Amino acid sequence: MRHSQNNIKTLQRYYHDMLLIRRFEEKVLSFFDVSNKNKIFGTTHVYIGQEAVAVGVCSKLRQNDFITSTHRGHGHFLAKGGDPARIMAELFGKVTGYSKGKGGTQHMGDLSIGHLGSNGITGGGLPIATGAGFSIQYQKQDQVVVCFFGDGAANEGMFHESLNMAAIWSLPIIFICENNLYAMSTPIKNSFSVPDIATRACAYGIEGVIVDGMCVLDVAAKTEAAVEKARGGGGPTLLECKTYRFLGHSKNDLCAYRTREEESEWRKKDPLVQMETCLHHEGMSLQEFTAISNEVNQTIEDAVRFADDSPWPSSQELFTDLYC
Ligand SMILES: Cc1ncc(C[n+]2csc(CCOP(=O)(O)OP(=O)(O)O)c2C)c(N)n1
Ligand SMILES: [Mg+2]
Repeated sequence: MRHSQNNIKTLQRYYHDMLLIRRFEEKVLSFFDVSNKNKIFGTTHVYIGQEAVAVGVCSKLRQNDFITSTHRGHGHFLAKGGDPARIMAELFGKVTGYSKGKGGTQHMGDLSIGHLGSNGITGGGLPIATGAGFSIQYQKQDQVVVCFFGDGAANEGMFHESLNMAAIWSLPIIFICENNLYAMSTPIKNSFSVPDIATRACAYGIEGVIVDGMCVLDVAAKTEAAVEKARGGGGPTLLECKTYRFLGHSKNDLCAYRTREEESEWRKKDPLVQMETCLHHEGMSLQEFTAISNEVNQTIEDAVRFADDSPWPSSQELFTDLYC
């Protein structure tokens, strides 16, 4: 069955947003290369392969709804409406970046679009999201909070404390566990006694839902239901999105702990390829594909130029905005 014209626009938006994340991060990776002038230093954790989760989830949020993010956060930020130029500038260490160039890849946010911050502490977003959920309820607002975290974070104490508190107080939170099968090099089969993380929800008396994290439509549909429930006072939901990071944990990881066969099996489920196939089936023309691709490339080119042209922080800024 064909989607209506209105729905095709939605599908094209999903495709655009996922392609933006993919190409943005490919560009970011290229800047670690000496031949590309080493514009970015240190390391980074890219989201490539998991784009359908951030895009599907954030498509169901309002601008003033909150998210908390992780060390793998560029995709969450872009999907929530973050400015690619200011994210790139932050990665370059420039003063126009979201944290004035002092936070880097794992430490940025933007309250004006409800982004409460990415976080280098595994599971660190869980209690922050719980606190935000409580503040919404206390102030009788109708926002919701989305808390992104990984399978590894689901084995932190903060996961259990946060889900319990959110459940007993019926807080408006959607817990999005991005189960990409690994926490650094540790496979889930070595760290979970249950096959599905979603089943842990029943320990707190809340609903746990398994989601195909490689399919943006499944992510969007299941998020929409959870958001509606939370906004209507029905309390939290745990969504477990089964997904896969196509690249290593961080930039220099050679993935010796997994097989190339496993990787190619998951590559067959590439969320972007799935959406391309869907849009072809809907009759989208080659020109329309090219237009989206060009628009994305232009956005990234503009972001890089902005970051390149921006100044470094001044030495007077060395000790401002520091909390340690
Ligand atoms: C409290 C804490 N423990 C350990 C680490 C080191 N660490 C960084 S990322 C990571 C794995 C996180 O795995 P997961 O939650 O599955 O997220 P993914 O990297 O797969 O997206 C670990 C252990 C950390 N940053 N913080
Ligand atoms: Mg993981």
